Amino acid sequence: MSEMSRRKLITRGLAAAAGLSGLALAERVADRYGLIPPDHGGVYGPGETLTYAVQRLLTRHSLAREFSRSQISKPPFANETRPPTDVFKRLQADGFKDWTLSVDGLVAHPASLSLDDVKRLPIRSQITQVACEEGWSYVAEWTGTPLVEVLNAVGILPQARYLVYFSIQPDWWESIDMADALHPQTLVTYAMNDSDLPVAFGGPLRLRVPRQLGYKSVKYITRMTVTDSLKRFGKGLGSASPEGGYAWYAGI
Ligand SMILES: Nc1nc2c(c(=O)[nH]1)N[C@H]1C(S)=C(S)[C@@H](COP(=O)(O)O)O[C@H]1N2
Ligand SMILES: [Mo]
Repeated sequence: MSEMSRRKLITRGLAAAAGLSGLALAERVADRYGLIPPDHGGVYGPGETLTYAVQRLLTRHSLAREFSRSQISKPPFANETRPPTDVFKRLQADGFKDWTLSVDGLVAHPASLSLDDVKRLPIRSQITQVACEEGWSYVAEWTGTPLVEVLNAVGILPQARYLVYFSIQPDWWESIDMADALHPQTLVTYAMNDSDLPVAFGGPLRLRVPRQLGYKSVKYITRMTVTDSLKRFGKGLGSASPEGGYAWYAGI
């Protein structure tokens, strides 16, 4: 189907939803084109669906704002408050040499990457903003490898629809769709403002998703899995956030 007729179809479906008629039709159309977020159920469901669908149609290829060096926040403010786990402290004591990031699921070659493996992939730096849903933000330079480089290395299968990623902190896990996973600004980061990524900011390894709110940028990532469905993870809402009342899709 051509891009124009696809757009027309979805717009029509969404217009019907906004007019509070034909909601079921709108959802059917949106689902067919991958425009339904996993946490769409319940009272806020239609709203979340509209936000996600409209964002995906209008900003699919857009870039998060990048800043100049003079705009880097001094000092940046880290939101992390809980102490890391004992397992984490043991890894830290060894300079994170045994830290691994496993990548599995719908990939041709599941892999377990060390920090050095990640650092051998193409490097990208960008100066972007971390914006917390609670209202504060800061600007920093992030350095790492585009997530797409990691995914190319393991080879994603055609059924891939989402990437789920997990922290060493068991209650922190998120997912993004392939549009964000393959986006050039989505980085697996290990450095910030010209030094190793500090633990408070998610070191040794943090996924930066600058097109979404801070909580999608999970610290201390240890595993990523590629999937065609989010139903099997947690309560099936896509990530820990909607389980705690926050939207799965947090585009900014
Ligand atoms: N593992 C883990 N990742 C996390 C968090 C956390 O507590 N643990 N907090 C999230 C939230 S709510 C925000 S706003 C940002 C804060 O990032 P910062 O500490 O760099 O400001 O990290 C996100 N990633
Ligand atoms: Mo946050």
